[in-house]
Amino acid sequence: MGIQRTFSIIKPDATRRNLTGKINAKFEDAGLRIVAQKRIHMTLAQAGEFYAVHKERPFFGELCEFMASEPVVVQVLEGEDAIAKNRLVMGATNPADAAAGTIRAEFAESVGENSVHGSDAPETAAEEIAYFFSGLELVG
Ligand code: 3AN
Repeated sequence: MGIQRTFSIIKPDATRRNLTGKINAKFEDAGLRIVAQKRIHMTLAQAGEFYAVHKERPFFGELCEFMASEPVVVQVLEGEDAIAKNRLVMGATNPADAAAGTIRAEFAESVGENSVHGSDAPETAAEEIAYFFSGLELVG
């Protein structure tokens, strides 16, 4: 697969509980390198644009309000097969289904407030990274 970059968000439920360091340790222990990172507070409009793919889903409004409710940490993770590796480290969307040791099994509060976002494919990773970061901010 080779070295890839993926986009990650540490969500408001996790920043609120001071879990940024514990979550970053999970990424680093799995061999993912944090090559860009910043703490931001998204507006409702930015959250809506980021999650536009979900705009027909019943939980869209709730999801955007949650993502804009408190600060998040946006990041770029780099490593071998980083997109799939990050999804494994994150665990299933619903923490009740997430494998032991994954971020969502250990930290997520619910299917909506599930501590992390991670890109699901190379195209979305590239789009999501470009939405939040300029090339100058990516330091491999
Ligand atoms: P994932 O984040 O695992 O890729 P998606 O893409 O299906 O999951 O969903 C995007 C986000 O929407 C999830 N991370 C979660 O915050 C929220 N979400 C997904 N399903 C639900 C649901 N049934 N109820 C509330 N929020 C949901």
